[in-house]
Amino acid sequence: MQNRVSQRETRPKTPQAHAAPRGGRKQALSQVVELRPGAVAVIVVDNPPVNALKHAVRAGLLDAFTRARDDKSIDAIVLAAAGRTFMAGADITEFDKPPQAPGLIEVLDLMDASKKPIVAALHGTPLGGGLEVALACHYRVAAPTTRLGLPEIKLGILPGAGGTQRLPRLIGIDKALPMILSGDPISAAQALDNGLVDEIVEGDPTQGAIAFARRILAEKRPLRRVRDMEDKLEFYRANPNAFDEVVAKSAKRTRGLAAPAAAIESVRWSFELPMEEAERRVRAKFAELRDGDQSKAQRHIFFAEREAAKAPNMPAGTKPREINRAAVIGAGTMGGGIAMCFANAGIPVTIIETSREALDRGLATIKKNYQNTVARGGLKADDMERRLKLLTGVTDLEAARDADIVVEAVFEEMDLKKQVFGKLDKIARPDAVLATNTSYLNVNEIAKSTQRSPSVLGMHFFSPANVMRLLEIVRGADTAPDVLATAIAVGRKIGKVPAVVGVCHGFVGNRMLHARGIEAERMLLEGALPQDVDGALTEFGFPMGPFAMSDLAGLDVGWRVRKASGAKAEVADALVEAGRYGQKTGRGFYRYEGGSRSPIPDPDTERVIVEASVRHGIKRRNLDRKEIFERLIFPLINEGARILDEGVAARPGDIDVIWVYGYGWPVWTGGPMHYADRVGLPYIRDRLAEIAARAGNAKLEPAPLLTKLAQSGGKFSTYAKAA
Ligand code: T1G
Repeated sequence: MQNRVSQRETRPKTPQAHAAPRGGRKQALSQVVELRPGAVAVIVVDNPPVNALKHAVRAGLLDAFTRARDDKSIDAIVLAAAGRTFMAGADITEFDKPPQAPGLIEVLDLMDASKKPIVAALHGTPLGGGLEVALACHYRVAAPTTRLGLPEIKLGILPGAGGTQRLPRLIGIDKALPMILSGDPISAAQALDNGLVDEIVEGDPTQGAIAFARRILAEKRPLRRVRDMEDKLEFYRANPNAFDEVVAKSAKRTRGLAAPAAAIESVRWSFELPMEEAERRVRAKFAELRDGDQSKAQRHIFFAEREAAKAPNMPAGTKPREINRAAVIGAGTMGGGIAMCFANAGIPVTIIETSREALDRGLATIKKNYQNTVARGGLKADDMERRLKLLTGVTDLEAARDADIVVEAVFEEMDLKKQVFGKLDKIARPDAVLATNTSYLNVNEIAKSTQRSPSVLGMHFFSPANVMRLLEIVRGADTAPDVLATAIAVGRKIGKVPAVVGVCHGFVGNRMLHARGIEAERMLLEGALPQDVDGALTEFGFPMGPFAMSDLAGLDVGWRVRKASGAKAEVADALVEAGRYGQKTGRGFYRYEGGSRSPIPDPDTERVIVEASVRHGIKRRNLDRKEIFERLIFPLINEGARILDEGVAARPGDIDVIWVYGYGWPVWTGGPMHYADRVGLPYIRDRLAEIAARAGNAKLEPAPLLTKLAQSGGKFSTYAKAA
């Protein structure tokens, strides 16, 4: 039988009682029909790029399984997928449209009712609904590189097609719940170990599954219907408290999130209720989550993340350059972290410093970082060794000659950066990509210190560079398309979320952060305390507020910059001058005790703040949470509107991605621009006008784009579409 369930071909072909012809596409799909004594039909889903279970695929599957059931010449069925992966889940783009029958449940019910064994041939990333389909098969075989998971939680929903019921039955609640709550996939080896897959097959997984099917037919093995497996649940029926213990062990931070609680509840139903009843309730919960604001925001970020890596105005067919070797200039905190990113991705990297001492210090820090990860169990010792072998340290800039990409991470000083690029221009290969990790400076000016500005761009990493996912890729005025494409491809390869931005002071993220910082400081003078300001943001879902963040980064850094430029920050300057540099001195805006990173409100800081208010003749008053929150967030959104208007960010979603991945914006509110649309632009405009008037600060006036959209009933999201 040959069934291709695809978007091009929604009606599978008529079953045929002979082997597929050799050669061409048909052979590549391996649609083999076994003849008696064990006829094995193969159903192949083919819906590129990830075989999402869109309507046509579900309809095709229903049709294919019905015909396999009715065809007396077929004794067993293999379900496989063409292309790079077994089904990676439901089609997320369908969530905002009215549901179209058949639903996935209908397909799974039909599979459950099958009297012929169904074997899943897994490869790539069977995720979400894809894994749920595999769970409705009687057996599962997988290629060694397969990664299996239920990532729904990351989209603010829960597994809606039986995953919360079948996975606990197959592998036990203690193994299933952590997978459902983390959303992280497991390897084929782990899946074999916990019973999620029955066999790992080398070579073509479809062929492996056919061989497996023939074997179970020959052995007359019984059907293993996952929904009938009750033995792993009995323990929890007898000991319901044991479930709470598993929950306590598996639940991560779920503050403010609706999906984890719903997922826990759903898994509880697996042993408390008959499966039909549990499934009915799970479906209701699923629909509620899918239609809620949190999941909408998380889906927005899912697509915005993929969109942000696509630079506008890229000539069709632009190919990234090949990157086999990298160099990083500077072995400080940033340089070291960036070098680790390359080594982690298997790319050999040379770290270049001016002095042996600075180099050794940098290399020692890298080693220590890796050792800490090994000690925490996050990395195997031999993987650490492999990565360390990819890192070479030198004190001669000439070494940049071998690199396909050079990332400069020296001090944030224009003259120094220009000097480095001037030298690099003479050393680096003609086809090398030259990137600066500047976080504020003008990339065009840096590019002009070379004779090859088309090869220059910004790659702005966030600290700690080996951990933070965001990578702002700064496109200079002259940056060549293939240079940009290379930076994006490298970014993805080293596990970052690239967002392409234009040149301006501070680019997208830091420019908006600055807008937030100004009001944060002003509110201290007016009557708020650091814990009030930070509290307004942590309550919203940020991991920390601006003052805890300053303490972490070190107050002396900003102080030095302000001294050089003649700028002032009343409270922060006074704290630095009193020796309070932040966490590194145990005191900053907060106090820190016994090496802990938890901020403790400090009456000494309060005294410094009150004195500053007095100096400015400000009568302190009580600021409520709502005012604090709006004065922090609305100026930041306003700056985002300017950034959009100027074209520094191409789409509002790019800004959202930058804030979620670089600044801890809570993903379930979708980033600043998505959130602004939800709050309503007229309200934000009015509040900003009030804030600007009160502060006497024209910069806080509603930006022209915000005003225009508010007046016309528009939204940032629709503005992007019209542009
Ligand atoms: N639906 C629609 N489009 C999808 C999609 C999906 N599930 N997954 C990927 N795409 C698009 C993506 O937007 C991009 O489009 C292209 O495919 C390639 O993706 C019933 C409720 C599979 C690991 O959450 O994690 O099942 O930008 O660039 O790096 O309970 O995509 O090219 O136009 O990411 O190789 C659960 C989501 C759904 C998996 C591949 N499943 N996908 O990564 O490629 S909910 C997921 C991924 C569910 C059931 C429920 C990754 C990937 P474009 P890509 P990649």
